Amino acid sequence: MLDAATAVSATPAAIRREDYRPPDWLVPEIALDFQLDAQATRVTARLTVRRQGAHGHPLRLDGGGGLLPVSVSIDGEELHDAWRIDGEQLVIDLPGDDHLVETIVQIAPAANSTLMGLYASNGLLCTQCEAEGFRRITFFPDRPDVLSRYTVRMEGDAALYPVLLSNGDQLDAGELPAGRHYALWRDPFPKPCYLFALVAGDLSANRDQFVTRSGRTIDLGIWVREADLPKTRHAMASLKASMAWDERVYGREYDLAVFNIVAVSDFNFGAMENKGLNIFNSRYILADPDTATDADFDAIAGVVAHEYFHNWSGNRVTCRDWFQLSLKEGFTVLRDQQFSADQGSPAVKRIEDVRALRAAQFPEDAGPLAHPIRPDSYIEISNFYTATIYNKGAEVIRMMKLILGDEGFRAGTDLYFDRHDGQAATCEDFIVAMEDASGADLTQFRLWYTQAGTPRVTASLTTDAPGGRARLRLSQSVPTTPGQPDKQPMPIPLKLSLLGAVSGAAMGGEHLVILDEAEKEVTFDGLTELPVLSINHGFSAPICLETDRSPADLAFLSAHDEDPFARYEAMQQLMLDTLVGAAKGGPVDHTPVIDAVRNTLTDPALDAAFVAEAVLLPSEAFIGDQLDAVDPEMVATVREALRADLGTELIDEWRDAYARAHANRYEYSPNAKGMRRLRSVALAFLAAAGAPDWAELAFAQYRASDNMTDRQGALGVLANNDAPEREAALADFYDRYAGDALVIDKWFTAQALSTRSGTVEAVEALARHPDFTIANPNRLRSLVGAFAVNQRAFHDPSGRGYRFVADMILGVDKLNPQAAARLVPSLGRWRRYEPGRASLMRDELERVLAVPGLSKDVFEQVSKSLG
Ligand code: 0A1
Ligand code: ZN
Repeated sequence: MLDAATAVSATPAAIRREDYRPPDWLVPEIALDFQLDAQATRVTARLTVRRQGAHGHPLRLDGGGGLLPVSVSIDGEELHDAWRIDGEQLVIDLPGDDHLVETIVQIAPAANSTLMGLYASNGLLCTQCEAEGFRRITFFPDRPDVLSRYTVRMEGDAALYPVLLSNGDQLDAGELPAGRHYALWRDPFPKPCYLFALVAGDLSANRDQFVTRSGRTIDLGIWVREADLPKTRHAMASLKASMAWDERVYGREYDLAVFNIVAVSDFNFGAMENKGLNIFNSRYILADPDTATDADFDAIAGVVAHEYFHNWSGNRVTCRDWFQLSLKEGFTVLRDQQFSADQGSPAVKRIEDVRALRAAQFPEDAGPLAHPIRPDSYIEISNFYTATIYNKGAEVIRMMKLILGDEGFRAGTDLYFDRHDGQAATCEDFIVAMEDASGADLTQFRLWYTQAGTPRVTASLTTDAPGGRARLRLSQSVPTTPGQPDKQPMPIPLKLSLLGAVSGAAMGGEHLVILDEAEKEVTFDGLTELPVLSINHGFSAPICLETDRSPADLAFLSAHDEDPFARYEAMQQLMLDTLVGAAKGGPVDHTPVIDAVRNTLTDPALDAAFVAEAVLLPSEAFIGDQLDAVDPEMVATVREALRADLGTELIDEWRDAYARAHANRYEYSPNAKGMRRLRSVALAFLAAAGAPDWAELAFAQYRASDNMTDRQGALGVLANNDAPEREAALADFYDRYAGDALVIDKWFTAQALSTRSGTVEAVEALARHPDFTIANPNRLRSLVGAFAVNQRAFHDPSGRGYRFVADMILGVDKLNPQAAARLVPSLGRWRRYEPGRASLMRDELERVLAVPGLSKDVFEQVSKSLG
């Protein structure tokens, strides 16, 4: 239930970065005692508090979710009149500088549907404290710059909760009368309360060990339901690989004797880096070839690494306040991206990361919720766990690395970790460490932290004659974003080369040009051939690039560029120019794309994973992002026309690729993954061509496959089209995996993403399916989250899709405000659509905003989207 303390009564106040003040009171030690019970857990907290600086302010402890004290004692004496409740805070007047404050509260985990604080999931009790969940467990200064040493005692029913875990090391455990037992844990590292965690339940562990480079043996445990143990092998292998990688690449060693991971099925985000006790959404732990796709396996490795890496970038050095969130998240995303790149193909990983950035972050940066990677204000911090903070934050640090060079960057991270170990730091601290270690001046670079919006860069190359000189004219502009009408030029690092138009060789190698003014001209001499511009290698800057390169130049680059990313990008640009031109009603010529795809598809030097990425058309959403007033039906029509032509014109090549990419037996290797990807991409093109046997092929693949990647690939193709095999495959899939929640999520998603007509009605019906529930975030996302990004169905001209999502937002908000708020941005982009749809979308947002008792989370997202 949404309690009164969460719901908005008046317009909620914004919190501003410039208002930061250091804490009045510190809490060097905390001892917690939990009498665990799903209905009524009693929490006793003993806080050693110390006045910081000379002031007469009372101690203010945050509470939340209707928390009320059962008792308050100061220095061992229960007091009835020395404290008061002010809003959600417990305020205590303290005479001296050092005191022991003890509070007792009672909370109800089973009734906590917000999944913040202590809650029940599938018979487990577990916690989620980032960002402000700890205040729902006990009264405490819930801010990341208050660091404490934690001692945690848990007591509970030994049959219901045989396993009792918390942060750090277990000091003691034992039996108690009446079938109860206890455990005592102690974390020697001071930490902010958002990193506190506790888990109690009937769990089994996949145990292993890791020996650090200094020779310490760490006990590792991945805790799941006993039946799920066989699905933890990949996560364990990923954990050990991450531990070794962080030692090798960043010089970071693990610091406790124990590292535990717990998988839970009800979780709002992906996972959480609690010190020594990471808690994961089960979808980022559990995998075997029969139930998880290659993408799932990759995501597990990435998220396990991400949470592990937080032990240094987030835990040992934490954030001073939540405006600094990108300090830990942007940096840690970069680290997990580097790790994953090292595990497989760096080029394909980069393509995937850029695709994700364009799908999630670029639209955010161009819409009503745009914010800098270090925001200036927020109403609800949970709304700021965004693609901008995470993914653009990673891009910004990646650019620093490029500018400083690998050695300079590593010297910078070493200095940052050394200098700020045990502290709550700021983004500015990170930048200063980079400057101090490398000698670079990052003054102008700081604009990347303060200015929102994706910079637009234009590049135009002119040449005098072969053997002469080429002139590259660059310009930049940073678009207006909410609250930021005027922008300054940013330093934009562009890796580029000039390819000989005949030989395809890079003349003069690769250059790094930093575009740091509104306009800049660079000249290149001694060219032996006419040059073709290859620019933004490896996506060296997160920008939108406009060039005047012809379709012939782009086709040439897609066949010859030495930088694999630029090669992919040239093909994407060629496709995009063709599609955008068609969507704007211009003349349609598919030939250059068809020729370029044929070249790529038949180039024996390219590996399958790269080919599969390169031949994919830009998404409908990304095409729409290039247009002024999007008509999703028009976008779908022009895209389908190109897909059909590609399918038909290259039918033999697709059949060939489909046959070539066949493996006899499942194997998890980069090569096998690439083959599977290419196989399903080829199958989709065969369906687009209307090949008479497409459904037969898809159904055969579905039935014969020995792994989820091939099965889901076939199911997706079937789900998008009409054929008797469609219903047969969906029914078979459901029966085969009934009861396996993570796989049933895929069944919902395949239907919610379907491009076939009738999807709105199908999704409305699925929302009434007995397996659907809005209480589980994975299930909610699998149906409603997927539907809200389905450009055709969500944007059905009737407005039915919008109404469905708005109703969901209102329903979910009563249970889980964070999950509800995440559904808002798809409606919030209303200004990007043609007038008819825009007004239907806005009407739904207004309807939501008019409902009394909205959470702060939904209020902030909806009001900003309308503003
Ligand atoms: N720090 C986590 C993300 C996270 C944030 C909030 C959560 O609960 C509301 C949970 C996880 C990460 O970056 O992985
Ligand atoms: Zn993180």
